[in-house]
Amino acid sequence: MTIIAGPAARALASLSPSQVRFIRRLPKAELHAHLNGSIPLAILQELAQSYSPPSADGQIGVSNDTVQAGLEKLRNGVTIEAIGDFFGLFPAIYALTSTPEAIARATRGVLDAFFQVDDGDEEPECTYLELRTTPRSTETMSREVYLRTVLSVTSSYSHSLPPLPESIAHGSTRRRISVIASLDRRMSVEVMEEIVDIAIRLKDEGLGLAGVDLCGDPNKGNVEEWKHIFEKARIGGLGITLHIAETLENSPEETLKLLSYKPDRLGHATFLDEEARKIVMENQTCIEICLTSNLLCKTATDLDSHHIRHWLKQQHPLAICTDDILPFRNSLTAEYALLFAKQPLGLGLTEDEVRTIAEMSLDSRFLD
Ligand code: 6MZ
Repeated sequence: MTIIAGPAARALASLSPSQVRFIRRLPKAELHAHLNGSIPLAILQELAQSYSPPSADGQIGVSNDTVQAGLEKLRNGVTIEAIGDFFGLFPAIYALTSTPEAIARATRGVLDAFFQVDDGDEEPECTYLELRTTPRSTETMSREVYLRTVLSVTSSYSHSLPPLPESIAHGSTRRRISVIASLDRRMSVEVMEEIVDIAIRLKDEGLGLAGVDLCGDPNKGNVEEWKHIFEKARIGGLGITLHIAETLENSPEETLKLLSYKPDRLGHATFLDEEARKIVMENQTCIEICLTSNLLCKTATDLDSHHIRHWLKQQHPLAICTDDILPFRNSLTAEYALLFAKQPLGLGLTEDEVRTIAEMSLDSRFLD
């Protein structure tokens, strides 16, 4: 059961039952969801019951107290003063998902949140999901085992769902769930290279590995070092999405450098200047918009001044996404409610406008 609160919940509560039904029935793709940020709290609590901090070989584990304090924060609702605070939530979550069994359990929990049909709902949260995750190596698994574990769960879950209708599949695979391997800006170049090599190999095995992402604390890392890594990913047939210009501190030079990697999609793209906007527009690069995430991380002041307004005017390809449903307490339906609800609770878009955005999300997925 997903907890929904905050701006998206208020927008959802303002809609009539038939408007909510309209959103639920819309075929749509969730293209920007981080696995470890999307685990239902109940699943983390379940994993915490069997957690014991690794202590072998002098390795310093995350203590039980730290894990409990992290869960307590997530239970009570997280207040984020600045985006940097947000990344402090993950050590406790990572401690609980550091074995193949735990990451498999967590993945199933995330997929249930997106695909299980609750009482009273006719349709799942989304029609198609690209779930992204950062492969970690731990005491009990390598990065390859991490990715294979996630892919084995997503693949069998996808097969258990009715396939995508041909009208949406556009002649491509009728798979409902794909995986994106995330490269964290805090990683070394060697580790990023290792992950891209693994990702290309797994893609070729046909398990539904569709692309790579650049994520992590936007104020860390050096964009001058990564171009060849994304070039290799592209040549290897992987889709590319990049978190870009997520904060005001990301310089225009950095943004232009990232655009030179020729991404297929962009995450957030909140602080693009005129030059960057022109490039994005010329290339018609889809922007993954995460409204609640931006509001709660305070990278957007309110919906009215949110950069989505600019892109809507240009009829630019967009995908509405949740980012991390665990700390942000949102859902894909509630994010769409932010489009649909009347101002000031939402953007006040019409049914046709919302439908067009949902279609854009499906058109922007990484195809096999
Ligand atoms: C940048 C984010 C993010 O990959 O371990 N992540 N990176 N901006 C965001 N917006 C607020 N939200 C999540 O999922 C968790 C990881 O995703 C990235 C962070 O690096 C976080 O550690 P996975 O499954």
